[in-house]
Amino acid sequence: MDSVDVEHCRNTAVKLARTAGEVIKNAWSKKKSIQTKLSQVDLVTETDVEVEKLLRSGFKEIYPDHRFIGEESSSAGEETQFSDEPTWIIDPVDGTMNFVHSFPYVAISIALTVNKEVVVGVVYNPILDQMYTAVKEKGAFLNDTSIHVTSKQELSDALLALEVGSGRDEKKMESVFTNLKTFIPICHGIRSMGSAALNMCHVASGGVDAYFESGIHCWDMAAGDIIIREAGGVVLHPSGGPFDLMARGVLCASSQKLAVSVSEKVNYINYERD
Ligand code: LIP
Repeated sequence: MDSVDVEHCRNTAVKLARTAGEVIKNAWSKKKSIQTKLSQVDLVTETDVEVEKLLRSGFKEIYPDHRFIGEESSSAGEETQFSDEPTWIIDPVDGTMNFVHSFPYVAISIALTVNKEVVVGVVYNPILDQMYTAVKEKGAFLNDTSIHVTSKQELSDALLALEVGSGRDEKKMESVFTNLKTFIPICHGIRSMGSAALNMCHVASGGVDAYFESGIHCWDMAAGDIIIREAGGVVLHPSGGPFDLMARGVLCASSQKLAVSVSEKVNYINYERD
């Protein structure tokens, strides 16, 4: 990590996220060209592809030696190669379903890993102009304001976020319904933003107290991981074990006690690793 200037990387990511945000805003009210991926509700638009290309070439120009993992390149068949080398992990439009419906919760999610640890995270919602950033050991911010998780410890007064996700198979549906049945009666309320990155940023900034989802990918949760940890929160695997970027699931919360309470009750699915 000695050779990586993390502040410079954060500034570059913020700049590129703003440029990418303009592409999303320009496409916002126009007719979108939509294709499906692994299911009828797993969508990709030409904007997802355009933004990923823009980010990829932008980072390549400035950091030619850095590696790259992107949602749309992976969907197009590129193998995920996660190594100790500096690696940009990117979701060009997190919340593609929201984008398609012009529901204003979409984000560009950008993370930099070094030695497999996330050291920079940037999540930008261009529609609401909300820029979440974090650099290792430097805190987490929403625009220029420092953010912190809540101090919630108890499930009984916690607001939880969860997602239905982009699969509709029986196992997934059963898991979602089981979780709704388990958590609705014992917490304050349930929310679903349609974007893993933004759910995580809302835990970091205190809007919700915990969030879990299984079936998502490293690009959905990499930036959120450091933003929550730098905001004082806890990021685990839904089993309650250590967070693993490639393990397709996340459970994050404002406190260790709350994270453990959720992990003891949550129903999650183990998906094939990224
Ligand atoms: C989405 C996630 C969301 C999840 C969806 C999907 P995308 O990412 O952020 O939390 O429930 O299944 O994976 O596909 O919009 O980048």
